[in-house]
Amino acid sequence: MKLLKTVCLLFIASLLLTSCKSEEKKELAIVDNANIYIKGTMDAELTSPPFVPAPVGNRPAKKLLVNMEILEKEGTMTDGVQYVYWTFGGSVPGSFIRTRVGDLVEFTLSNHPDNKLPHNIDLHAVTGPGGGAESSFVAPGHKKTFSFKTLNPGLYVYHCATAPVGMHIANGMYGLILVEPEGGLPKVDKEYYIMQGDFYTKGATGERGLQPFDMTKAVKEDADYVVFNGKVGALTGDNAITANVGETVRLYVGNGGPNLTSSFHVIGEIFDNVHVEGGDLINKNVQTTSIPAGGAAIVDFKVDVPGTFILVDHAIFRAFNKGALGMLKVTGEENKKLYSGIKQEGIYHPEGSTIQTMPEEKKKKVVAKVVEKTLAQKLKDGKQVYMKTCFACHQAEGQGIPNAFPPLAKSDYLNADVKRAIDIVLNGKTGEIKVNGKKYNSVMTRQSLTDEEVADVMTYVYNSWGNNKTNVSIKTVKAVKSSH
Ligand code: HEC
Ligand SMILES: [Cu+2]
Repeated sequence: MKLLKTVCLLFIASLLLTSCKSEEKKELAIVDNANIYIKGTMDAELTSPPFVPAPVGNRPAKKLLVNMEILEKEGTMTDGVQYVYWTFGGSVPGSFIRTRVGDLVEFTLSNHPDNKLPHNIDLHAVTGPGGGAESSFVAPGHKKTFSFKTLNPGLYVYHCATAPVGMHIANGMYGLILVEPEGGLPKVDKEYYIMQGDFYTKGATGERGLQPFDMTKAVKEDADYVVFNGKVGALTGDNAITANVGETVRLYVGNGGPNLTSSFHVIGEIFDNVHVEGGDLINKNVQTTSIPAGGAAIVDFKVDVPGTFILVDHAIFRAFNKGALGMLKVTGEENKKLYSGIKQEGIYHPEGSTIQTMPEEKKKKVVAKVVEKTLAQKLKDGKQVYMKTCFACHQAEGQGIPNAFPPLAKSDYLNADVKRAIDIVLNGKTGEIKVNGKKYNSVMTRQSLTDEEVADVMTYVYNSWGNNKTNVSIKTVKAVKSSH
């Protein structure tokens, strides 16, 4: 009897031990994602918002080919307001990429020949320098390929990281890449792709016409539009996302910024689960989740009653005055036990009429006195302007970047004509030019500088890097300005 007991105990102990051991092994295997075996090659399915590609399910890790095309194109910000968007795949946010952990992603970035500017991509899902930015810098009419292994599951932002970075992001160059865990995320009934972004235009919010990007407002973080999916009304009315009563809905929510943090909230719903910051941590029963610029979150919830549920940035003036408002329309049977109120649809009119602006007093024009500074002072101030404004493209020593930004150092084009150079800084420049024998056909945006700053920076440029030492006066700048 005693013997039997001992044998029995020993047997149980050994069972426990072996099961412990195999558990340990399994965990080790999962942790080392760098060694996940690749089986076969497939083309990635890419989707434009608000849609996402099919779930990975339990497919093995593969070599995943992603082909993304950069397109610069005019679009509608809101009724009557046009904007030139720079896009990954033709949409804002860019195409949704869906991978699984252990995939070897072979990424080809093509810059359409009609585009004006060089671009690149920094994917936050990449472990490697610049998130791929250094390996993907591509001039119009070219393409580049690099590859990376997805080591960490989660929802990640990607964005352009070409100088001036803020401007490329502000023009819509961001999107999401999902890295699903082994076996995929739990199944849900509906999945959607939403990304917030803030936009800065020369004209005031709602001012009609083709609106150029405004660098000064962007630096001040004074957004004219804060929107989901690139425009006012991308997710309202006929564009609303939909679900049926009883279904589970998962939203992949990103924030491209460039500046503002989103206080993401769905009016009349509670998130059952939030993958905080797009990672593994799951928070339950959440009303509003904070999504930083350059960050993301996965939220899911079950829809129990019919109605129109409003998606907002709960920094609420953004929702009702700047466009950060979307709709989820849920159809199906009422459930008076859960909610018995008077249902009303279409209370919010996000197109146009919710852009509420206060009457504005006309600003008085102040006529400033013109004071010329000493050359030394101009060089000092001019260098500051240069390092703040021009440096990102023309580089620290004025050497430029081949095929992208022309040199200012020993530039024959610059030295040949002072007024033409001033005009470029005042009004920007597009179209083909030849600098030191090399052709450039790109865009220099209009720089919003005061006449004094233009005089300073041009004097600095002309007195640096072997140029012809012209001293540019405020008077000359004013003369060039008024000749228009
Ligand atoms: C966003 C990038 C960018 C910024 C910022 C920028 N430039 Fe340019 N610049 C360009 C590009 C691109 C061209 C060529 C335009 C073309 O192809 O028509 C250019 C052309 C020029 C030229 C004429 C060509 C040459 O090399 O002589 C001058 C002069 C110039 N820029 C000066 C400036 C100064 C001064 C500043 C700062 C106040 C500045 N740029 C800021 C991109 C930029
Ligand atoms: Cu770009």
